[in-house]
Amino acid sequence: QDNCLVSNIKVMQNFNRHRYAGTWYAVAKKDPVGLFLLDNIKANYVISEDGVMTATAEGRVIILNNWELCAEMFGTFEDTVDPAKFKMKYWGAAAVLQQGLDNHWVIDTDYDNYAIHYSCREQNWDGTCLDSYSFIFSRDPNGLTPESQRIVRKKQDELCLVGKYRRVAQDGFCSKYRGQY
Ligand code: AZE
Repeated sequence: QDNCLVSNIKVMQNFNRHRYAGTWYAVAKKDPVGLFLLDNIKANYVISEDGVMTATAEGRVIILNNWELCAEMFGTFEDTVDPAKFKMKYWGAAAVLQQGLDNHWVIDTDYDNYAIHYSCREQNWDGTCLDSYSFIFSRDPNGLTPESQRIVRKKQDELCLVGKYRRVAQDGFCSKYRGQY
């Protein structure tokens, strides 16, 4: 990427929320500033009959310095003029979890294997991103195919985030927690 302006970031063309719906596992992520989901991150997107998108997400977090739990999160999406760009209002099932309003952009997806999510929370004076987070999602918790990995790598470059991602473990930590609270 030659300029890294947020306004120049290309998102998914003709984004189809119905095909995007269902379960996605995070296989890699780029963290924002502050508290964030650590690993075992799974998102489930639902489209209602009237086309409104909502989602639930879970992931391991450590809050209050050393309290480890699986965060159960909810998100509602507000449409914008671009079908791949949403505003996401999110909150936790428990009040100790985080809440906020973030951008939620779908950068690229083939709907069946991989998806690249991106959110810029704050921009610099020059229009580049100061604080962003991004998820690489896979339909398969065990990871992406080599072909999907190639596409993801190219998109990470376009997002100016090459080398900023970490692998996200999916070791079942949150499934053993289910229904405990
Ligand atoms: C996302 C998938 C769609 C639904 C939601 C998502 C984001 C969730 C967070 C959660 C942060 C929680 C923290 C808890 C202590 C994009 C994964 C809601 C950003 C930090």
